[in-house]
Amino acid sequence: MGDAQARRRLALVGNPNCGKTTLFNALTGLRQKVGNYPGVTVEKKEGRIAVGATELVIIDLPGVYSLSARSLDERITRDVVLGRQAGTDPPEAILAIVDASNLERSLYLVTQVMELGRPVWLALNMMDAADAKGLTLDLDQLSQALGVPVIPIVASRGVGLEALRRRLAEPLPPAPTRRWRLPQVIETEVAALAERLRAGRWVDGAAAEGEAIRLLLNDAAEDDAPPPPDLQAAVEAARERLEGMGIEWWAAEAEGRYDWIRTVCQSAIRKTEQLERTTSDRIDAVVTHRLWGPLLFAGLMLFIFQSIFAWAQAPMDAISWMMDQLSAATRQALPSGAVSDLMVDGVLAGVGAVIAFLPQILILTFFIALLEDTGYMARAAFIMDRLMRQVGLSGKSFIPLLSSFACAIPGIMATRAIENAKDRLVTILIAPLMSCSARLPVYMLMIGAFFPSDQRLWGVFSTAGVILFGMYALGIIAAIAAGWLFKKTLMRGDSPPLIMELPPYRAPSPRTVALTMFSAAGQFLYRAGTVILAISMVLWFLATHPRQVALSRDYAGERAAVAELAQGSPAAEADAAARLQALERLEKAERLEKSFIGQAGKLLEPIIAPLGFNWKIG
Ligand SMILES: Nc1nc2c(ncn2[C@@H]2O[C@H](COP(=O)(O)OP(=O)(O)OP(=O)(O)O)[C@@H](O)[C@H]2O)c(=O)[nH]1
Ligand SMILES: [Mg+2]
Repeated sequence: MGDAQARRRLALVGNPNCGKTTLFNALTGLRQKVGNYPGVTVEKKEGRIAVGATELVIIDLPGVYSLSARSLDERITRDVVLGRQAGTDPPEAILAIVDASNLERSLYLVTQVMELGRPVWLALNMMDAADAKGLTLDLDQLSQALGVPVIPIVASRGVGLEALRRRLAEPLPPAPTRRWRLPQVIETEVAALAERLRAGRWVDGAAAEGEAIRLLLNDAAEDDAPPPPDLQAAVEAARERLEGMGIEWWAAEAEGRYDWIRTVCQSAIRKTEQLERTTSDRIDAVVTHRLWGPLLFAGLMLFIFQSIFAWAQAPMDAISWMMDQLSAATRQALPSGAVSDLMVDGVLAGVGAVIAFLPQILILTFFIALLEDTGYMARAAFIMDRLMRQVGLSGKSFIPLLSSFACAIPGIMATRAIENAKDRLVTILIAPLMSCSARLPVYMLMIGAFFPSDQRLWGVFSTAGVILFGMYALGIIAAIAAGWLFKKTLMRGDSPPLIMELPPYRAPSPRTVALTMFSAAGQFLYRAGTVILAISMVLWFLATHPRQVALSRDYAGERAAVAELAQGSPAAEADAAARLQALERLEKAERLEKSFIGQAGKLLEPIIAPLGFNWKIG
């Protein structure tokens, strides 16, 4: 990108779950996480595209309902948009995005964004959902009423993106002006405060009015930095004057905005038919039912862990077959000796052990992605809210916990959507107790060692699947118990009630599901590929060295003798083959026993013997 290019920074701002990240990914070709529940994006992310001679820098942000932010992720959005974030240039313009099927509610934030003194475009996303709802939108009318360009899109299917891209590179539209009014006495106070802000150079000219409204009519979040004392004093004085006149200043902003929004919507939306109960509502009557909800949830989890066993076997066998072929080929290609042993028994065996677990991880993350992208995740939070509340946490803590099944790191990131600082910390502390997918192989090995794979429980469930479910359930229970302990001791305090939008159910997008699966698999391979490979090579070395050890028997000699004896008679040959194998096993066992690792195991034996283990486990 040359210097001659114009660069333009745009922030993507919209309500949670309105499709910001879907649009961001579609525009920039990046692969940020998308999911059908509020609070998926918790961090800002920049992407670039070139449109003609203009380079657009687009910033994806966490969703917010308004610019008066409460939780950490919301604060990121507010600070970026208001240009308060250190080290980040404020965006020159805002690409506001709304769910067109929920226009009235979505416009609240848009009206706030329109007061930032910066150009605004409005992308009307989910036009397909608006159609399905029977809404007809008059786009010209909407654009005129709002005073900003309006572009209809369906981000998930790429509809309208070309037009959007073009519009974004055109000369900037003028910054919109505020079109709704507060009661006159409040307007007077706002104007005075705005003047003060401009004079003190707190904010630049056009944004002062919006900032004055925020300062005057919003209670600051508790753990936000308060404004400078003299400003704070001016705000308090103004509020007192209003209260003296019997004005409820705290309700004025919402009333003023919504009154205006309602008239805008009335002029621009035509409803062709009134739909009573939507399909989502009907599904939710069962899914969030007091009794059926939790049962369904437990059943779903059980099914998922059953499937991991049922479906992973075939691909795992295929992988191990391929690894065998590869090992054999390697042995052929390399002269026998230490290098060949290292390659086959160390490297290839290690790699094989790692990728053998890929099918299971892909299956697990496939289901988690389905839960996330259909919209079930928000219901799971709702269902678990009752249980979580018993231990003093809110259902919101459950989404990060369930996401931690795939990997604890994004799970911990997801806690940013929790408003309450104590709850957030507790959730972060307990998230690692949830079993992340990289722990799956360990469970599988243990289950494989202790339970026969074909055993069934009550005829239907495979025992192994039930045990695995139990392991994960144990993780949840341990996490919740630890959470309870924290909330009882170090981090007392009530959790705010769970207020969370239940998004409509949506057909999961194959792209999103694939993305979730492959990024988890990638994480696993990366970690396993480095750590496990290194460990398995070290283990191989320790298990096979020292090479020159005094063995109790002359295995090579005995084998030769057996082979010689068996010459000629087929019956004797079969017998000899068995004895040869037995000899080899014995030799391997003795070499292992005398290797470094065997020695170490022997050293540990006295310690672990009381547990019923012998030196081999150590
Ligand atoms: N029907 C329909 N669904 C869409 C459209 N755009 C996005 N979605 C779906 O809406 C859901 C939310 O998408 P995201 O892109 O994660 O929403 P977001 O605004 O980034 O959400 P947060 O990061 O939580 O604020 C996903 O299930 C998308 O597949 C659209 O135009 N039509
Ligand atoms: Mg997002």
